[in-house]
Amino acid sequence: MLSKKMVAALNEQIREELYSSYLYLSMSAHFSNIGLAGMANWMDVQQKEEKDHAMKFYNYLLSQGAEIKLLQLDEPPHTWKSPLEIFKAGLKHEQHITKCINNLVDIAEKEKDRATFNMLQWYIDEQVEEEENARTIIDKLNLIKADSNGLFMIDKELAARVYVPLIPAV
Ligand code: OFO
Repeated sequence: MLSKKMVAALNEQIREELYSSYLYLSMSAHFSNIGLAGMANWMDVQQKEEKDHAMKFYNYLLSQGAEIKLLQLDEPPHTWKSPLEIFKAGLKHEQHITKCINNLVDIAEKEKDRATFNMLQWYIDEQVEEEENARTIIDKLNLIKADSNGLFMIDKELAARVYVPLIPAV
């Protein structure tokens, strides 16, 4: 049985993951509006993955007989100055999520909650990938600077990202 503290922290993480989805959906809409359909696609795949991250926590809580409490979401930003600024904001957000996951691991360790500790390992690996993905795109955007041909090439590349639903592992 999960502790009250752990249940509250996992419910809070569902909110974090759903906010991530909200944020990336807002970024996707912005990219669509400025004519960068590939980047809009990349962000749309990202926002779908974030919902899966939330559902993985949700399913875990249900499997433990714990109460789900859906919390209020903040309004995400709607406009940004440039694609580079958007991906930098994405990386900053992922670094925040990594801290949240590490905090959950700390609680699980303190409470000797092996089941939650094991479940969280997936998220630890996922965060390494999430930060790396954002960093790779930032590096490319930094390389091309204001070159619009380069921007369209990156946009084309990001159009290829495909959403693969996460099979609930719980
Ligand atoms: Fe972006 O990894 Fe979940 O939040």
